[in-house]
Amino acid sequence: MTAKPASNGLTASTATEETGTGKTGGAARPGTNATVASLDRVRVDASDQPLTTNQGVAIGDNQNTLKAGLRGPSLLEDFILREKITHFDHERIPERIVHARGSAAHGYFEAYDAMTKVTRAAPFAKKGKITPVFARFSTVAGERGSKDTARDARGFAVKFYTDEGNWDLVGNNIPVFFIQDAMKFPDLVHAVKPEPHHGMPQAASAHDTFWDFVSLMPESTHMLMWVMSDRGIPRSYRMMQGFGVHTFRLVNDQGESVFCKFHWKPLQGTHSLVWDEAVKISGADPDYHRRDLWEAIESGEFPEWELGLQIFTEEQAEAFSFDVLDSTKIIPEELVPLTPVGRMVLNRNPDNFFAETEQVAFCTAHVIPGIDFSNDPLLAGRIHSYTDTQITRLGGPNFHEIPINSPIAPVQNNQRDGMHRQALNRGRVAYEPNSLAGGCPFQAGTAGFVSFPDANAEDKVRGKPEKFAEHYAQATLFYNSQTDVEKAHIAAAFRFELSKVGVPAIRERMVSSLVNVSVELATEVATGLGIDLPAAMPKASNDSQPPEVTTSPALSLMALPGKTGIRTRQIAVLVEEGVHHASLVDLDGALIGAGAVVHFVGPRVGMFAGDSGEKLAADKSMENAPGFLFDALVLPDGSEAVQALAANGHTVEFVKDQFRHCKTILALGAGQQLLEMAGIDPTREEDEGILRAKSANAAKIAAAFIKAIAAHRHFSRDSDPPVK
Ligand code: HDE
Repeated sequence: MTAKPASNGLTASTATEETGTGKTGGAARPGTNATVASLDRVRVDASDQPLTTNQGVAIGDNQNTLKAGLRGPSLLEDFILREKITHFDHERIPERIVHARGSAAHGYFEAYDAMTKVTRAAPFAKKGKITPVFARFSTVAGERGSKDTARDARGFAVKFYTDEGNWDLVGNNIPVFFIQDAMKFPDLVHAVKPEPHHGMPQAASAHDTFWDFVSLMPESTHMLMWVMSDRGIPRSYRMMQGFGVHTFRLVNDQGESVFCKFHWKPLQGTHSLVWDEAVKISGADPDYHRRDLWEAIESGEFPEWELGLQIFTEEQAEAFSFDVLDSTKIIPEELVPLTPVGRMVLNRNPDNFFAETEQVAFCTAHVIPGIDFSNDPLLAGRIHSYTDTQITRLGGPNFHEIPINSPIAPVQNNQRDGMHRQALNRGRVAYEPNSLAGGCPFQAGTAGFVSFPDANAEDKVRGKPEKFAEHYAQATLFYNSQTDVEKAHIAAAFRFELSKVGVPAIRERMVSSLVNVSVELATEVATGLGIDLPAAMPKASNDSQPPEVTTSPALSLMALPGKTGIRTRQIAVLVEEGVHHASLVDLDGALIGAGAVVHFVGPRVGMFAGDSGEKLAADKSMENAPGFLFDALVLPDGSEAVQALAANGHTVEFVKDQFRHCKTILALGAGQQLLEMAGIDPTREEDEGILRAKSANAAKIAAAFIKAIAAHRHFSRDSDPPVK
């Protein structure tokens, strides 16, 4: 089914948008981007248009098959039916083997300053330069339809449509990886995916094969610490960091090179769910992160990240106690601080999930002049893998022509033909050198991509450099840099995951590995599993260089509280017939003023009469939107309403979940009874996340309520197991 493409200028819904110049570095402004404009040529809008076949023939009847008589057989000649069904039969493409589940958005990158001293890469060419981007966030292990809130690493992939070609920074929300060498990637993925005999469990690492593999691969311990921390269950894609993971090279105009690591820091702060909440959300709203990103952008709350670089020289790298080519290691910010170089803003949702989010093809091989690879052996495997996988997933070698993948920089070369080729290359020359086309397209020489001439004169060998054999120092560094609450959550996550492992020897082996990280952590996990603390697993290396730092505050999630207050936070206000209306109006105004999203949640959706007769519309019900989906809760005043709420079983669950998940609760007037009904001690004075006020004071308490919500959680009430 097609309508006239937008490029005809007839029906484009976007035709009136401000669309930039079609080139980066030009007049594109915040709120616009050149890629979005370049996609106009393929946008389709069927408003006021007749239904047609794929050949543009208008269809008279879209309800009935062509038959020989009303009760007779269907006819083979019905090309309209056959075209429709045939297309439908082929609607699905293979999902990504990893990172199948994801969500994406358009936006732009803006350089703070020229970085020409260290790189000639186009996005950093001058202060204020704007480069369009498309960013996709994802879980790793789950299939395309799996839940968003699984414990997992998250993909953080950004395609920069620069005026010197596309650059893909394909990272994760965790700065290290499980393995050091690409050779082990298929093993890792086979171990974490559902077990092959029965296809379980979906989107979960809590099973035997995963823990069997990682407990035999001590190099994965550092990343395990990160995934078992609350970083494995982010509150939102908008509230997580991103990392390029590998060491890359930056190369300037003179051909000089430095090493670099890429870091994205969210302006929204780094925030996470708690495990019980993540489990419950996965049932009530498996699209939790997709919805969050979509709604924030639709409402004009554009998420933003700052890009920081850790820039260091080869000489510095040689002196470190770890190898910078080892992707299981970070470079502590104490050794190489971050240089902020720009910001990314995501300001437009895709028009079509399949065409954009599903068909986007990120490839680590997509680099531009000024950005080059290091010899990290994990990166080397990736440079091959991403292009290769798209050939199956997107049906051939022309995936770069799919609109979301095509660069805004012009493409001209002698590659030809193949499945789904769209370019109409003119002329008879498809080779180089040639004289028949005047030698065009010609080699760009040093104006084009020139690989950094990295000197290499060693024997061909399968093996690893010595420093790769040290597996635990940075896992310990990570653990020691966490707050007590974070440490407790890490121990609980190991306990949970290993408790799902059926083979006791695997549990024990993993705990013996944890002894090398921290005896405190290993003891905690062993106790949780009801086993004795095993002896430490023998280490691959016992004479490693001592680490330069033993704690690094930047490794705690609490290090980045964010600058956006309670903007986009979801607040539930319970309502019933007879609810105290005036206080809710006061509070609602203050919360909306602070950028929060307020939902009136009733025993059902629809209208409720307040105490003074004014109507109030509940947009959610306690059935369709349980308490754990919200960041904060208001329990209203009004004795009739409170009585009705008290009689509803959902209310206690609502309040208990808010309490258990350490969120902010404000109880107004008679609403305070609901706190007590849920077993919350009315004398909990020390808890800044439980606020009480007379309804006459609703407006006055709003500021304290907002401050408490902005704190995200009140972990002083964190308890494991939960209080009754
Ligand atoms: Fe990937 N990875 N990966 N990966 N990866 C894929 O490419 C691969 C690794 C990452 O939103 C695949 O198009 C190998 C590290 C992200 O579309 C595949 C190795 C990091 C995404 C692939 C790694 C990542 C992928 C599957 C080890 C963090 C999703 C579909 C040598 C720095 C991108 C696809 C998107 C996707 C291979 C390791 C991040 C098969 C072989 C380390 C964010 O090509």
